Amino acid sequence: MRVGPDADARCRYLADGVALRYPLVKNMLKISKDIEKSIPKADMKSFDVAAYRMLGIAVVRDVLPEHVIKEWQQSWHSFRNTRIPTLREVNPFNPVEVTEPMPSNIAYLYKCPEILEIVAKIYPDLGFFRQRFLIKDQQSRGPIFIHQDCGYNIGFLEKTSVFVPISRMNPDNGGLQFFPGTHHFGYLSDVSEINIEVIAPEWPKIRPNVRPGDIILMHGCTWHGSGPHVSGPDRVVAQLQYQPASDPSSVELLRGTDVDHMSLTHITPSMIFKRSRVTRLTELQAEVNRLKASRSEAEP
Ligand SMILES: O=C(O)CCC(=O)C(=O)O
Repeated sequence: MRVGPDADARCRYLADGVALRYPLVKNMLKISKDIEKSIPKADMKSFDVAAYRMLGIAVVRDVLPEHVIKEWQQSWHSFRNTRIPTLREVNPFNPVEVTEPMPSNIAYLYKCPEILEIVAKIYPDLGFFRQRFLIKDQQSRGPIFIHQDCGYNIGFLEKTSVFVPISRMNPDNGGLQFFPGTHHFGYLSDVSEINIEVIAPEWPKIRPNVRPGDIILMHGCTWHGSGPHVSGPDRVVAQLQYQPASDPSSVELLRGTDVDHMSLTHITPSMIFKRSRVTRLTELQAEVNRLKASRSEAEP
């Protein structure tokens, strides 16, 4: 390992248990030359597993036949018009995530053979983690900050999301954006908004312009987010998450064989942790609410 001022600082951090204040320096983390050279390979006609592993992001064109995508679009529109014709239940922590239960005709997109054929090239023994819909509609036009998904997941870090656009997606309608190669930094020890200054302004950003039928693959540690929806149709994307079948959080074996591994699927983090950041934040919020309520009662 390289030893230098940063390594010294980390040793001091570990020794004292006190967070050091690093100066905010732009462009502190540099992209490697090999990754930078590979970026044009991210946009592909047939899936190149080596380029995907190198970049942590791949856009594969024309994967889904037109009749399949038409069927999914119809199912989505009928779900949207019948189940949530007016306002949907918006999760304030992630306004783009659809929380309403999905009908079976769109709840199993992750079983699509054309997609499985591609993901099985990464994980021959293929496990399923989860599926959800991420939308930019009139209730969620804002940007989503840069983050990595791995800190929100359970099980191992080796996961791949497949984003399936149901509408067209581009920078104008709040399309996803990705920082290629950032998955090589691994898990960053916390969740939420990444200070993008640490790689800005030189680190290349991929903002794909995709049509229904194309798919995007992203590693679970890749830094990503999205800009605001400023024009165009509502952005509708399904996120299908896959992983090696041996991951204890796999809920279904989709390809290959499984080993007799231990499973996490019947348990939630709230059952595992006696005390955690989440429970402490919940307690602190309850305390804030209590103090606010007692202050407003005391006010004349
Ligand atoms: O849908 C988006 O714009 C980004 C959502 C996202 O990355 C997430 O929910 O983890």
